[in-house]
Amino acid sequence: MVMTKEEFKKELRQRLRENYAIEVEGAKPPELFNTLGALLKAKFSEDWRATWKDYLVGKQKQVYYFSIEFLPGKMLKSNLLNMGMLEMVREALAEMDIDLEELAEVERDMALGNGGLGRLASCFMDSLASCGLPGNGNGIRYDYGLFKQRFVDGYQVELPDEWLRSGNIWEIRRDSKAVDVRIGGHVYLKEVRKGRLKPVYENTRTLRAVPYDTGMVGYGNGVVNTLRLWSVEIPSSEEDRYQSIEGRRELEDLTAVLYPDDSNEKGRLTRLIQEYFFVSAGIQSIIRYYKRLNQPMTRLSEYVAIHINDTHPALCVPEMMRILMDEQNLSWKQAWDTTVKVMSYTNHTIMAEALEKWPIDLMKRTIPRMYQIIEEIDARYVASMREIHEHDLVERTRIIKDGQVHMAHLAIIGSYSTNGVAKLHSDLLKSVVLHDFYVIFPDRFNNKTNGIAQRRWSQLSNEPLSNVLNEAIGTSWRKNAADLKLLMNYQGDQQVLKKLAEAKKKNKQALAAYIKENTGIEVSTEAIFDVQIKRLHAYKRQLLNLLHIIKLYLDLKDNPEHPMQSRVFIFGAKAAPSYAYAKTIIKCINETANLINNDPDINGRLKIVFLPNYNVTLAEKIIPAADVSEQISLASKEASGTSNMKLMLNGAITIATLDGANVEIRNAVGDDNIFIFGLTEKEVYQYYENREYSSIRLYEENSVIQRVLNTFIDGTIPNILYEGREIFDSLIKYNDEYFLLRDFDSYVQAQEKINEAYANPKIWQKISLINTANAGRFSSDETVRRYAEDIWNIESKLSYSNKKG
Ligand code: 26Q
Repeated sequence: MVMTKEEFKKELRQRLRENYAIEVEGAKPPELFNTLGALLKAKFSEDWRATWKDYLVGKQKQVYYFSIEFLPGKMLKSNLLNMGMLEMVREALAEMDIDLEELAEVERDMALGNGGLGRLASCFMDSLASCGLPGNGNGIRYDYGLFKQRFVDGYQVELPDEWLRSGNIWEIRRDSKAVDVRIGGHVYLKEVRKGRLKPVYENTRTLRAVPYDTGMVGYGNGVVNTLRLWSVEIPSSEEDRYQSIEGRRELEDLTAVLYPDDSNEKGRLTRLIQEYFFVSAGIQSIIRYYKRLNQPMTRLSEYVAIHINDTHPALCVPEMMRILMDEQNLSWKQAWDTTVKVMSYTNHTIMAEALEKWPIDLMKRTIPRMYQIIEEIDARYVASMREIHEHDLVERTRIIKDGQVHMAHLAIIGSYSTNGVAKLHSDLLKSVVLHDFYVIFPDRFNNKTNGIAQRRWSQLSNEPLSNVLNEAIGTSWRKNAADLKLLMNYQGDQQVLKKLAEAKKKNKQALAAYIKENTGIEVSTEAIFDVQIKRLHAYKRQLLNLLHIIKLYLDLKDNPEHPMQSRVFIFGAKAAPSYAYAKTIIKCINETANLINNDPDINGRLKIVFLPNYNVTLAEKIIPAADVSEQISLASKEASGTSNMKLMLNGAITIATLDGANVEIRNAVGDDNIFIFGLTEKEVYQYYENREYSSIRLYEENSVIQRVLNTFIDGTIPNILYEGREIFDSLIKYNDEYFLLRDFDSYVQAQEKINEAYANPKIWQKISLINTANAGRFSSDETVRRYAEDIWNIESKLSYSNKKG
C-alpha cells in the first residue's frame, strides 16, 4: 500500500502535468500544495471507502459528534504523518529542491472554531480515527472562519478570514447526500386518524443543506472517518419564492460566518437557525443511513450514538423526536425512549452568563415545530417529576421558564449522559451549577477529562523534542502516549537533560526569529519565555499577568540591579469583537509593551510580545518554545483548559491556580514540579457566600498593588487615557470580579520561585522533563477511549477486525 519515493515523484510529476500543464521545476508552492493534497486525498480515499463499507456491512455502532465548531488547523503534515508518508515525502520533495515546510505554509488554517471547544472537537476527530473508533463529526462549513486579528495603534482590528478563497483540497462535496431543512412559517397539528396527529406546515421556507466531507485519517491504521460539514443553498424548486435579493441573501448567508464566542450577544436569530440547520441536516442524514441497516427505529440506540458538544446542538433532542414521530410514525413514548438512549451531552462552562438560552418568541417564530416539541417535553417532564420531587426543584429545572428556553436543561433532560471536562469541573457541575439536575438524575453525571492529540502537539510541531524522545525512550510513545513515562528514568541523566535543553533552545531560536520578522521585536533566547495563549476573557486573567509584569518593571526602574532572570512575556489571544473589556485589556498590554520594550533603563531584561492572530498554526510555533505556561484563571472558572496540557507536553513548567485540569496536572507531576498559587475554588465560593471581598481595602493596604494600579491612570503607561481608567475602575470601583488583587501577592511569590528555579538549569531541566514524561495521560486517544467505553458504547474497529481474525 505504501508508496515508494520513486512512485511518489512520478505521480506528483504526472498530476502536475495533467492539472496545471507544468513541470515540477517551474511549479509554484500553491500549485505544488494543491497537487500534493489531491494526490494524498486520492490515496486515502480507498481506505475511506473501505472504512465506510466496513462500518455498514458490520452494522457497527457509530458515534456522531455534533459540534458547531471544529478547529483542525492545517492538515497536510498531519495527513502525511498518519499515512506514514511524512519522511518519504519530505525527502522526495527535497530531492526535487522543494521544501515541505514552505509547501505546508501555503495551506490556510481551517479555523471554524473559536478556541478550546472547537480544537477539542478536532483533537477528538484525530483520536477517534487513530484508535480505530467509528466516529464522525457533524458541523457547519462556514465560508469565513474566525476573524483574523491585527493590531492598529495597539487596538484589536478584525478582518474576515476568507479561508476558502483558493479552494479546499481536502473536502468532497456530496450533492447526492443533500437534504432539505424547513424553517419559519406556522405549524399546527391535524388529526389524521384517531389519536394520530400530524403537523401541517404553512408558509415555511425550505433550505438545502449540502454536505462537504473531509476524511479524518487515523494514525498508521488505515482507518478514515468522516467529518461532515453542511453548507446552505437555496433549492432550485424554491428559487422563485425568494424574490427579493435581500431575502435571498439572508438565507444564503446562513452558513457564511462563525459566531465569535460571545456571551454578551444574545438572541441572534441567525445563530439559532445555524444551530437548527446543522442539527436537522445531520440527523436526517443519520436516519437515512440507518434505514439501510433495515432495523426498527426503536433499536436506533444499538447502532447510533449522538454527542451534543456543549448546548449549541441541543436541538438534536427535539429534532430526533420530530423525525421519529412525524416521519417514522413512532409514538411519543417510543420516540422519547429512543431519543434519550441515543443522546449524550458535554458541558464546557460554568459561567452562568455563558449558559445558552433563547427567547420563546424567537424560537416560535423561527423553528415552530421545534418549539412545539420542546413545550411538550417540558410539560411531560414537569408532570412526571412532580410525583417524585418537590415543586420548586422541578420548577427550577424545567426547560421553559422566565420567557426563555434553557438549552442546557433540554440537553440534560433529553440525554442519558452529562459530562464535565475535568474532575474539578465535573464535581462543580454536581455540587453547584447543575446541582438540581444531579439530585434528579444522579446516574447521568460523569467526568471525562479533556485531552490533546499528542502527535500534532509534539511529533508534528516539535521535531527537536521528538527526536530526543525517540533516541532516549524509543518510538512507542507516538502510538501510546503513556509510554512517555519512560522518560522518568532519565531525570538524572545529564546527557538527556542537555539534549532536551538544546531542543528547547532550538525552538526558542525559531520563535525568536518569527517574533523579529512579524513584530520587529528582538528577544534573547537566554530569557525565560513565559507564555499565556488562550482566548481573551476576564476570568482567564491575562490582566493579572500584566499586573505582575508592571510590578517587575517598577522593580527594575527602582533598581536596575534587581535580581531577576530576563523574561519575555508572550501573549496570544483574540477578543470577541463586541467584548469591550477584553479589547481594553489587549490595548493595555500592547501599550505596556511599547513602554517596556523601548525603555533603555530596562535594557532588554523584560519584554512583552503580543503576537497577533493567535490560531492553531501560531500555537504550533509558540508552544514548543515555551518555558513557562500561564494557567492563572480564577479557581472554579476554567472548565478544563487544554493549552495547559499542550505546554506541559512540550516541557513548559506551569504556574497555575487549582482550576480545571491544572488540578490533575498537579497530581500528575507532584507539587515540586508545578507552581501553584491563589485562592482555591472553595475559598472563592466562601467569598461569594460571605460577601466579604473588598478590593479597595487591598488597594489601600498594599503599597505594591497601589503603585501597580496607579500606572493605569497616572500616565506611566502611555496612550491609555480611557482604557486605563476602565481597568482601574473594574478593579476598584466594581470590586474586582475575578479577585485579581486577592491573588496578586501569591502570584508574585510563585513567580519568584519560578525565577529561582530557572536560575538553576539542572533543576529547571529536570522539572521540565518530569512534565513531558507525565503528559501522556492527557492524550485525547485516552479521552476518546473513555467516551467510547463509558458513554457511547462503541467498539474499536481494530479490536473488531482482530476478533474477526
Ligand atoms: C455562544 C453564544 C453565541 C455565540 C457563540 C457562543 C460560544 C461560542 C464558543 C460560546 C462558547 C464557545 C466556546 C467555549 C469554549 O471554548 N470553552 C472551553 O472549552 C474547552 C474544551 O472543553 C475547555 O478546555 C475550556 O476550559 C473552556 O473554556
